[in-house]
Amino acid sequence: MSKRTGCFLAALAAWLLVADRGEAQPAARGPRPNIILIMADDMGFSDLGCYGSEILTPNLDKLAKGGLRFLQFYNAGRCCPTRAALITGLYPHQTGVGHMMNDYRRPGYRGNLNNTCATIAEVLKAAGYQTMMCGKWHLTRFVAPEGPKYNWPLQRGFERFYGTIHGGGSYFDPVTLTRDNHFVRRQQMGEYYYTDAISDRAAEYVEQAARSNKPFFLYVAYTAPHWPLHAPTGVARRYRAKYAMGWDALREERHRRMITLGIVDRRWPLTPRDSRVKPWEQEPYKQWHQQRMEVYAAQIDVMDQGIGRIMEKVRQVGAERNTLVMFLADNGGCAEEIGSHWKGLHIPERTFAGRPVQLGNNPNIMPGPEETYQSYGIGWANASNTPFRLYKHWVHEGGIATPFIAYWPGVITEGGRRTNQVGHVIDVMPTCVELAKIRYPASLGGYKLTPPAGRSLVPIFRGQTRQIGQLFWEHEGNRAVRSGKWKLVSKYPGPWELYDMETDRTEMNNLAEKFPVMVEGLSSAYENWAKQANVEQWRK
Ligand SMILES: [Ca+2]
Repeated sequence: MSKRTGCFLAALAAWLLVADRGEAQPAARGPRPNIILIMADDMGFSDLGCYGSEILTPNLDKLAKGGLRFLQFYNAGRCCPTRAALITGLYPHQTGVGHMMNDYRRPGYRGNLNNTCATIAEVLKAAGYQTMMCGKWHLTRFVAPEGPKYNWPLQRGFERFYGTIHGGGSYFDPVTLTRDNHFVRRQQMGEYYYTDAISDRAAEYVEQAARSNKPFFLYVAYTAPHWPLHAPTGVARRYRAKYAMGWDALREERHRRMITLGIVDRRWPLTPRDSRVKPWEQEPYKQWHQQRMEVYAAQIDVMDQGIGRIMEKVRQVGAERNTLVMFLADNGGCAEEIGSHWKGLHIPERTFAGRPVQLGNNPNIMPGPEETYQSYGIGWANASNTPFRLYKHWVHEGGIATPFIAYWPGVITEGGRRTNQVGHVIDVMPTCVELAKIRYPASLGGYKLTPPAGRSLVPIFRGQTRQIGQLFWEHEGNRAVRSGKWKLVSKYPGPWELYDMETDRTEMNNLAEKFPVMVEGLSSAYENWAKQANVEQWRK
């Protein structure tokens, strides 16, 4: 054996030894940034000011103005699958969370994170980061106060947690509200609003973390603007009569602004109004509909104000230059219409003070207060997702396209930039791993880990071009593949559709019949991915 080969083998052996110790090891020294990952819940592509909205989001707009906006960033189409993919860097089914919180007793569908994935918090904590989370977890089916808690945030790498283990629910009295490892109830009968509680706790965590010289990872998972339509009256009042023009005019207005801002290409036509929705002028309950959208806007407004407070704290502690902030939504606007027959853990029968809750979208009851439990419905969700079609649950652009803002003054120095490079929530883990200057661990707690499926976004932050392979989606039988400019997509149980995303991102001109070979190639790539990613044929 030559000396050179010997050195190489020794280095390889040393690397394997380190890589298999179950801990992410620093591969190089040097300053490492703090990372704040902020996610909204059920928010459409056009719902932020900096993406064409009339909703007041000055704080997020400021991050966009000083940072970078992605125009083609994707989530996984629904709460649990996106959260699983975001926090692990794997496709949802690879983590056991291919659907929601039900256990279908199939590896991809356990409703519970498995042992062959690691969370960003687990990986960064092992690398010397402080790790904190505020907000919605939604990654385990065990949501009772006594657990089991092995998949609660503190057992999955977070040192501090304030939020809800379960998904959506009342903003005035959240179900499964937890501090660290124990259920808490909102303490007193005074003012409480979940979005504000998340923001204030996140700002506190920043303040506490700044006392240490270790960098921090903070994950802020708002439930806003997911239903129910709950907002402080004062904020909703800011939007009074703002939606008197109705959903048709709102869609056109947003579309125009998105073209002016360079968010969408003027070649892509605005999709037609959802066929289930009446033209606005024929809608009999205009007052009620307006208030639905006013409250929805207020929910985003309050979240934006909270992000402003978190950023103010980051500035106060002098950490702004060396903190990467990323903002996104977990899925597109949600068209679910809440019926009075709905039942579920997240739906309270009474308010915190004991008054009955009126459940369901009823045009005779104005939404907003704690006594109501409504959603903004199809017409407004259609407007949220301007100019795309379909919604949360589906993997057409309306379901999976999200705003994504990256703000990092120390590195992203040319503010206000937009990028057309394609990104996906699975890219966030590799991004964090690169920034923490570590290698992704080969195993954790004695379990061999599935290697991350995404690629680091850092080159894009630095203004470089990044090569990526194909991206895949499956949710409730809805399937998609993105490969370069091509997207193959189907709405369960329908056939494949093929779109050229450069000329037709609103998915209006199906080219499947024109390019059968492309359909064949991409669908076989999908089948291969499905097989190795625990995806199974969807059955209701
Ligand atoms: Ca969601």
